[in-house]
Amino acid sequence: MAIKNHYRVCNLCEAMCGLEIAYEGEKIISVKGDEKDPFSKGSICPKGAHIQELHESPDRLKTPVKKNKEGGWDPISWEEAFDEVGQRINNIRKAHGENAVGLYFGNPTVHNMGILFYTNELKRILGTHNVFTPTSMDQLPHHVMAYYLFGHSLRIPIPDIDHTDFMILIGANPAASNGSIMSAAGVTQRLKAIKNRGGKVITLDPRKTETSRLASEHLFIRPGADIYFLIGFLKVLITHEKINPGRLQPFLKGQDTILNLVENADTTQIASLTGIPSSVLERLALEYADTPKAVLYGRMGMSTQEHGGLCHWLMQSINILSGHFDRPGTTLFPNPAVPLIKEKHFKKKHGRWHSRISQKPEFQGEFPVSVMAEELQTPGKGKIRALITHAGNPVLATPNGKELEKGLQELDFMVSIDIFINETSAHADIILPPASHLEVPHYDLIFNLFAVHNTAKFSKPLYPISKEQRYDWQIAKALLLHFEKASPKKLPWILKRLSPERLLNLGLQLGPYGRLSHPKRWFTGLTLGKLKRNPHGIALGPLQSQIPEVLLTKSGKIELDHEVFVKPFTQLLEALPEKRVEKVKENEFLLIGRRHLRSNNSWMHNSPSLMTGKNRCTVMLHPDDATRLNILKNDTVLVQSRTGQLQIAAEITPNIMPGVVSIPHGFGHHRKGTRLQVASKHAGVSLNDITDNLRMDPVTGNAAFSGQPVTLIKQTT
Ligand SMILES: Nc1nc2c(c(=O)[nH]1)N[C@H]1C(S)=C(S)[C@@H](COP(=O)(O)OP(=O)(O)OC[C@H]3O[C@@H](n4cnc5c(=O)[nH]c(N)nc54)[C@H](O)[C@@H]3O)O[C@H]1N2
Ligand SMILES: Nc1nc2c(c(=O)[nH]1)N[C@H]1C(S)=C(S)[C@@H](COP(=O)(O)OP(=O)(O)OC[C@H]3O[C@@H](n4cnc5c(=O)[nH]c(N)nc54)[C@H](O)[C@@H]3O)O[C@H]1N2
Ligand code: SF4
Ligand SMILES: [Mo]
Repeated sequence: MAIKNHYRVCNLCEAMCGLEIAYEGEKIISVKGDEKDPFSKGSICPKGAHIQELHESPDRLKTPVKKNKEGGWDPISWEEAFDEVGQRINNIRKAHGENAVGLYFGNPTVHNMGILFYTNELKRILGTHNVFTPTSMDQLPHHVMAYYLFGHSLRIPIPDIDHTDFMILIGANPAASNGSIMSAAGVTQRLKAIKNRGGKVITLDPRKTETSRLASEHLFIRPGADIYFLIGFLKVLITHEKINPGRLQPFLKGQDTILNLVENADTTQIASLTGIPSSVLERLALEYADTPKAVLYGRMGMSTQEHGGLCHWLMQSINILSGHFDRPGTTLFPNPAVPLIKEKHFKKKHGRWHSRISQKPEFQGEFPVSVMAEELQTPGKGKIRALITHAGNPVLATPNGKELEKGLQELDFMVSIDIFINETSAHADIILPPASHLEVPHYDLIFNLFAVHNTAKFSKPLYPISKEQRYDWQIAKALLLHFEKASPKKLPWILKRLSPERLLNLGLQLGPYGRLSHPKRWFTGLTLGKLKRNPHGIALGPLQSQIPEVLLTKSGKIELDHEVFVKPFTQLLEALPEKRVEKVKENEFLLIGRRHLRSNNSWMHNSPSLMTGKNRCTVMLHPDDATRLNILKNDTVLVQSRTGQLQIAAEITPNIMPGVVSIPHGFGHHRKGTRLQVASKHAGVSLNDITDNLRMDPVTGNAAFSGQPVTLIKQTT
């Protein structure tokens, strides 16, 4: 049999690398970066290079399984599985109401074209308010900022990394994460290119990360203190008369409110709160102000903290007010080939209803994931009694995940749509496994919305699925056809009739580059056929200025002064003069997380090639702290918090700020009932056994992982 090449986009993370897969029949020979991909230009990371291990994993489920009385799993047919799930869920809804069914959509759902056409329908037809996703322990502040400033939660400005000369990254580690809410395959090369063209890359991070090591300058910042840094930054710009929104001036609403608040703020305390000297802050702010192509970018570390919402609001306001916005080299809105923003007007999507127990407002139809455990555990009407998880692992992913785990044990019924029996799906009554990553047709609907260059690429399946297998979307659709029998709401005919590929074709043709978008494009415009004929992908041009056309706010302007931000910000500024770094006991630390290039949240620890090398599940601490506590390398340390404790090996490194400790999330694969042969050999401990569900950003409801207090105790054996 001849060796052939297959080209596709890797959908494991947000970077969208093109892959060149050499295969011979069923056998994958090699996976390399596709040099001809116009977006990724040959870049790849170890996860993409071993993507076939997911497909080939002996642990991967291929047919539905049902838990038996002994706790083992019996294979069942798809029809039996769909009937049973349909009936059980419909009965629970009938007996206990719509909110008795909970939904959890995990991270890979946004990396899967097929699923995306059906998730909204699952929410709508089931009619439940108990909808949860990782958004509220991740990028929620980006969405809340975008919703109020620009009128739509997906209207998120993206740093123009390829043309900027000065980039400050706050709480982001693209050298490990490969870029997030900034899809930028080959991101380390793109960062190095900034330096090569004479520009600067600055990182603000409590850890001197892989990205910080390739930056021009790294600054340690105390976890959770970013808001103070940003206040100081804006104050410098005001004092030095660097406020100049330029062309955007007529499109701004409420700028004086922010400027007055910050101008009058007493900022004497700021350096002591952040750990960054005032002179350094001033130097950075002025260099940013005086560099026309400069940009502030904040990510996970600036989002999952107590002031995540205010940080994103203030940071984008600074980009806007200083003229670093909607211009090449600053921050811009992408123009994807399939526009997901269909609204023509602003729609209320915040606070329309509240969670049952702690009264948290919904945003975009979701509650903060931090309240999921209490909604599973607290008796009464509206308690979640049945749960559907789709591509998620909340037991390891959510703050205080072990409480959620207890909640799962109380469920009357649970179904998981997942390829593995992992820490979450092990609790299900039925698992419905979809096709693997090499068997699906794919187009990145979401991440082209956050990409640093406009491109379009369609991936055909490498392997067809067998008669016994189903795609994720077929599973969702089959369930919906059962659920709609007991719901007044029906699945739209278009979703009943058309496959995701045909829906995609429509989206492409109607989109801004599409054949149906303009009579002139009838012969040349985008269609699915055209993408199929260009398997490496098609470049659609760099990001460009789009204001005011893209604004969807009521006023048609960028609305900077929404009460949701201004009120808590005013209170924060009032308290600022008295704010001090709290004195802590000598074994108390502030906890932060950590990502590793060879991990992907909780679920790629089962790929053998990714698990080579030394133990990654360690607690990092600074040598001064280690000496004080008499902790040596590899000593077992007990880390305690309000919610729990764990034992973990110490890793001593000057790359972490004194007083701060770092533990990666996504480990803890020792739990019973899973079927993850490789991961269970590298079990580690789950960071989320000690994170605190009560630590939440009050503005957005996002989980506040960063800066949680913990105590360290050396274990003696
Ligand atoms: N290899 C790999 N890639 C991934 C993932 C993965 O698990 N592994 N996950 C994917 C997902 S789901 C996401 S959301 C993205 C995330 O993408 P990123 O946001 O780039 O990833 P993180 O590594 O979490 O970076 C957060 C950084 O913030 C720092 N930090 C923590 N607390 C604070 C703070 O209070 N202030 C400041 N300034 N910094 C702080 C941390 O030390 C860390 O370096 O990565 C994606 N890509
Ligand atoms: N402490 C702490 N906790 C965190 C974070 C942190 O930085 N610190 N990061 C948070 C972030 S940013 C995120 S996004 C979440 C992730 O939270 P989750 O999405 O809940 O967890 P994952 O580990 O990504 O689990 C993904 C699941 O999807 C399955 N899967 C993979 N591909 C497919 C597919 O194509 N179809 C189906 N049906 N299933 C599939 C995998 O087998 C796995 O079970 O974790 C969050 N938790
Ligand atoms: S960086 Fe992300 S998209 Fe690229 S190969 Fe790695 S996992 Fe895949
Ligand atoms: Mo995420």
